[in-house]
Amino acid sequence: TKISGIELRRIAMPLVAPFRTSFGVETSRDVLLVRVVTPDGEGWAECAAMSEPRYCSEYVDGAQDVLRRFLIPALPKDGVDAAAVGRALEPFTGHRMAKSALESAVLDARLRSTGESFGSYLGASRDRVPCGVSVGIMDSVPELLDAVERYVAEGYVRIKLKIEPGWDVEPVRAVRERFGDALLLQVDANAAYTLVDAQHLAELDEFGLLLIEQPLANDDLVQHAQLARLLRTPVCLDESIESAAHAAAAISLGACSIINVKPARVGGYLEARRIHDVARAHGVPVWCGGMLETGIGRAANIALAALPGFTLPGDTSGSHRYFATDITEPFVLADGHLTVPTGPGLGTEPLPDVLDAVTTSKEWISL
Ligand code: OSB
Ligand code: MG
Repeated sequence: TKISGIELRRIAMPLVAPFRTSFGVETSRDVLLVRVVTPDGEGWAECAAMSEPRYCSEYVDGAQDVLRRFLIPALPKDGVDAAAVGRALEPFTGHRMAKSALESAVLDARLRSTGESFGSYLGASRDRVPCGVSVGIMDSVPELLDAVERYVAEGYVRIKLKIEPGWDVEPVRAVRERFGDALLLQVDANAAYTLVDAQHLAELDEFGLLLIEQPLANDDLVQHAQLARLLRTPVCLDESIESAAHAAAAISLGACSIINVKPARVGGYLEARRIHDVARAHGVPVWCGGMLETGIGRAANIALAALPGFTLPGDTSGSHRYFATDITEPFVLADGHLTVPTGPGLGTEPLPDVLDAVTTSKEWISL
């Protein structure tokens, strides 16, 4: 596929409700979309970088800058496939979310031209995936219970509670008491604790959680291994795993027994699949995380979540959990599941009128 040019488009997507984590509050997503244009058609992707470098070091203005300045100019001139994109970007360190968006847009363009879906290309083994939902930190326990009640009523098969010091044992106990032991329940600390909190975190052991996600700092693999030996709750890593090599290291250290795979965090869907393969070979379950994506990022994540090693429900919620109006046809939960798209490429694309209404800027880069 020869690329004629690439559009970098920014859109403003208000969230239906503020989303609070241990690292900050999100009320609106400022999303960078990448559109690759070729003589045979186009390909779309979404960059997961957030407005501020809190979840990780990337942020959306920085991602646009590195794409424009370094990554897009480094693409092979003669024509590219997705694997070639990864190789061409290899000399640049970090910036995985920016790289992931570029690789995904090229992959979408390529798959659309050959008529194959993301799911088929990646090796999906199911036609629908069970969905969980990530529930933010709230001002009070009653407010949390109301939110969880609504999600359970909508059919979500697993609830993830965001936690931080001062909002952990009490909300988890309240949700367990109200919804019972059968509810699949897990927590995500987004790196808010240190090893000194081990005894406190062990108080969560009695609630039969599926896992505790990223309790300690991003670069604390060894300390996660120490913590894992002190807890009965399985430790899952998110922020710490930026590549298949990190995944292999974390597994062999005993730093985690479950991995949250976010393609954006690890540089793309090809690296995400390699993590799936490494984890599966070690009997380590993986599940698909999320970054409050629009329908563009969501379509690809659902395809990935259909791979055989994704044995736990993901943070792949329906479009309306995030946005009143998505830029694609919305993904709607049916019986707690989302259907894996089967059309060429992502199997969905932005609705032109909606897209134009939310667009805040456009930049065209010729190749
Ligand atoms: O840690 O998994 C996380 C959202 C933004 C940044 C980090 C995280 C999250 C979520 C929500 O938990 C996942 C989603 O529903 O997209
Ligand atoms: Mg997380």
